[in-house]
Amino acid sequence: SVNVENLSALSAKHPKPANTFTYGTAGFRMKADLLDSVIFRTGILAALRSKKLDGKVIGCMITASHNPAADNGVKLVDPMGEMLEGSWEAHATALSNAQSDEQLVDYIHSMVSSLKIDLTKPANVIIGRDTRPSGVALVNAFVDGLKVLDAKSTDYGILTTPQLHYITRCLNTAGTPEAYGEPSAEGYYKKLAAAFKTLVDGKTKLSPLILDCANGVGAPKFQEFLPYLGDSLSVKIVNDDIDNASKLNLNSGADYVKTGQRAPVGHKMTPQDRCASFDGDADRIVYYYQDEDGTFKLLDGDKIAGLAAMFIIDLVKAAGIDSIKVGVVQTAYANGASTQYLRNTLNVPVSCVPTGVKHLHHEALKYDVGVYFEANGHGTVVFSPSALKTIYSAEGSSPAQAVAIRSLRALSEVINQTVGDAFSDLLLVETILTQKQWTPKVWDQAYTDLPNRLVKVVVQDRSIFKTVDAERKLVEPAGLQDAIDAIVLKFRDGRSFVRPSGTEDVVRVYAEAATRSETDELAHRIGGLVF
Ligand code: NG1
Ligand code: ZN
Repeated sequence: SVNVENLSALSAKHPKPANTFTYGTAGFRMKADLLDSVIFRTGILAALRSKKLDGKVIGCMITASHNPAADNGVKLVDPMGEMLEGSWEAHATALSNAQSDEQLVDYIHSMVSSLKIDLTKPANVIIGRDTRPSGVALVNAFVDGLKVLDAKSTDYGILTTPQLHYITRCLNTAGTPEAYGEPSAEGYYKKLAAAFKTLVDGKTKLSPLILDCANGVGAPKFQEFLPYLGDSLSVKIVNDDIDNASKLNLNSGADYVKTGQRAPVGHKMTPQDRCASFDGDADRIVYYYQDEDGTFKLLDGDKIAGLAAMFIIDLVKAAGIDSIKVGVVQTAYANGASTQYLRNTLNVPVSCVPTGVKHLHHEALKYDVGVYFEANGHGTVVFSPSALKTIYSAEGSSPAQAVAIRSLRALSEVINQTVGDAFSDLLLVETILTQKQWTPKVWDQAYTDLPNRLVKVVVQDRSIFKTVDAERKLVEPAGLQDAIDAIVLKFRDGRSFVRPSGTEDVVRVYAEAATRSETDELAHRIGGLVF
């Protein structure tokens, strides 16, 4: 059983405030000064998780992604680099809310017995953090949690979120046929750069990409990555001031650009530019450019999914292995025009799942090659073991087929299959644009986004909103969905849905319609129903 004296001594350093905490889609996330006890206890949970899995390495990332500098958060990563198993989120929540050391010990013991955890097993945990100033103290709180159960830890210092996922998977697969790469940031750079160079070999280089790093961890890490890419890619990094913490995500970054459908500060855009923005922990990316008439044009996660699916379908055909079936996974927030394009132009199956990366990832695994993206720019491509086997054993019966097979192999290496990764997604997009010699404007011509609007509505109790059908329909409060349907019917190409946010205390209303003004009116009228 747990050494209670040891626990009490450590726990005394991390007293719990009166707040109630929830481990949600984004882990624990809030103002950094509330997190000390939560993160200490998450350390205990990580140790239990590793012991449960026979000492496999568990990852811990301290970040609050696109949120303001004063926030922070923690997320645990399972051995293959995926998000913490869903059923453990409730344990994380319960531990964080225990009111006393006694309750804490009781809950640990109840987990040990119900989950059959052998406390004598070793525990191994690795830690990464973004550039937030609060990160160092929170890592220390987490390590104190690990000490409660004598877990071994390695602190990797500052990393992007996807790098931490990558390293976790590398450590757990080392020496097996599924070996994923060298478990270090350097190993990550080497793997991605080698694959990218193969993919653009012999092609004319594109003009420099203007890369907004949101004054976050993506800036120093992409700078570190550049030498590995050599002259295969040219990038001009903007918004790279990580020394002024308050500038993190301020008027910049993927979330700012996507939500406001506007360019970030830090660069005066011209119609010649191809631009991209990372979010604060570099697991999201969106692209954009300016039309000749000065209009801002966004290429979001849906556009990236369409581009990637188109490219992979063509490649699989060119390789002569079109037994490999490609599918795309979206959420209800995907633009209706993108879904139409995927289904009707690319003829690719599209699934819709509830918001949250774990839902998308899980569904994507059902396809041979599953492309998944949230509209906000978080996403990746996953290759099933059988697809990888086909790709690696195919030889091709013509030089053209051999080239396509080589590209598919490199593509599976350039893509971070553990989680959405802004670096890796950037290389994926740059690969396709380079191979096709496309400007962002040509890419954008695949389809025209329907005008859309996302609004937040503050309500008294968002828990009364219950959804079904991948969050596209409300079943509670009774009657509300009928009222929504009646309004939507009156709008050309109208679509709207209402769901409670999983990360903020608001209800989100999404609307799209044929024109900007109809969209705004639809959003306004649906918002009025909810309020
Ligand atoms: P919520 O707050 O549940 O809508 C938001 C994003 C998700 C996802 C999570 C996790 C929208 C509409 N929602 O979820 O896509 O990224 O945060 O960070 O963008
Ligand atoms: Zn993020």
